[in-house]
Amino acid sequence: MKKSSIFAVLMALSSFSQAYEMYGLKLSLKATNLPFTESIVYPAIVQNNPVNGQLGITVADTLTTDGKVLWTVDNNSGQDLQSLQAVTYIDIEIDQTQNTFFNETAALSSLTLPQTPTPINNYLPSAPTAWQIDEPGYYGGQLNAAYQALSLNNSNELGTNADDIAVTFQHSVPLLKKGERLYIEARIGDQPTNGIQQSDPNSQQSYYLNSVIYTQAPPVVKIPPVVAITAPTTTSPADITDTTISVTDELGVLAADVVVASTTTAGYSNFSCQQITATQVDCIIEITASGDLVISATDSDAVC
Ligand SMILES: [Ca+2]
Ligand SMILES: [Ca+2]
Ligand SMILES: [Ca+2]
Repeated sequence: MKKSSIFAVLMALSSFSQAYEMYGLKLSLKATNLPFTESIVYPAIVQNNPVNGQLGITVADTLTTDGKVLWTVDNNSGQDLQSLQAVTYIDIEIDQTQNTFFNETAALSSLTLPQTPTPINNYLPSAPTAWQIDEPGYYGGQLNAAYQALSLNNSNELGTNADDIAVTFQHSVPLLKKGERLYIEARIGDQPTNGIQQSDPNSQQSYYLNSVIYTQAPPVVKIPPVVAITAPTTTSPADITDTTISVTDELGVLAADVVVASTTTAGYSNFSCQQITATQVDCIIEITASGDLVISATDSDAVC
C-alpha cells in the first residue's frame, strides 16, 4: 500500500482543475551502449540530472495545467546511441480523497498519437510501440520492474485485487546520433487522446494517458522537374508546328514557371503552356528557324 498524501498537497497547490493527482511521472532510457538512466518528475522533481554524464536531459515544463510534460534528451555521450529504448511511466490517482486510489480501472484505447501532438520545428511525432498496465510493485505488481527493464509486455496485468493502477509506454529509436536531440512527452488528458484510458467507476471521471516521441524529420529530398520535348519533325522547309513539351514534377509545377531558356538558338513563335494538373504542364511551340530549343522549368520546391 503506498502513501500519497504529500503529493496530493503538492498538486493542490498547483491549481489543477482536474480531479486527478499525480503520484508518479518519470522517464527511463537505455541503449546498447548506454546504461539504464531516468528522469523523475514526480514524486521527487529531478531536473537536469546528469544521468551518468552520458545524456543531457531537461524537463522543459513540469506538468502543465493541460496535462503535458516534455523531456528534452540530448545525446552528449560522444558516441552514437544504438537501439535506444525509452519508457514513460504515469501513475495518477482519480478522486482519491473521495473514493481512494485503488478503485480504478484502465484499458488500452489505441496505441496511436494524441489528436494534437505538440508542433516542434523539424521534428515528427510518433506513437508508442508498446504499453503495459499494472500495479507498480507495492502490492505484487510488476510495472516498476518493467519500467526499470525497459521491457513492456503489451498487456493489462490488473487482477481483481489490483490495488493501485499505473501505466507505461515504450518508444524505440534505432539510432540517436552523437549530438542529436529528441523529445518525449507524457500526456494526461480528459478528452479522448488515444493511448490508455484510466477510469474511476465511482466518480465516473476518465483520463486518457499517452506518450509521444518527437524525432528529427528526415531531410526533404528535392527532385527537379522532368522536361520531355517531343519533336516528331526535326527537319522541314516550313515552320515546324508539331513540337510539344510536357513538364512533370513530383510536388508541383506551374505553367507560368515553364519558359523558353535564353540559351535557345532556334527561332520560335507561339509558345504556349497549359496547366494539366498540379504536377503537369503541357506546352506547344512553333519552330521557325534551325537551332537548339532549351526549355527551363522551376518546380514548387525550387530545385531548378
Ligand atoms: Ca479513485
Ligand atoms: Ca494510480
Ligand atoms: Ca520537385
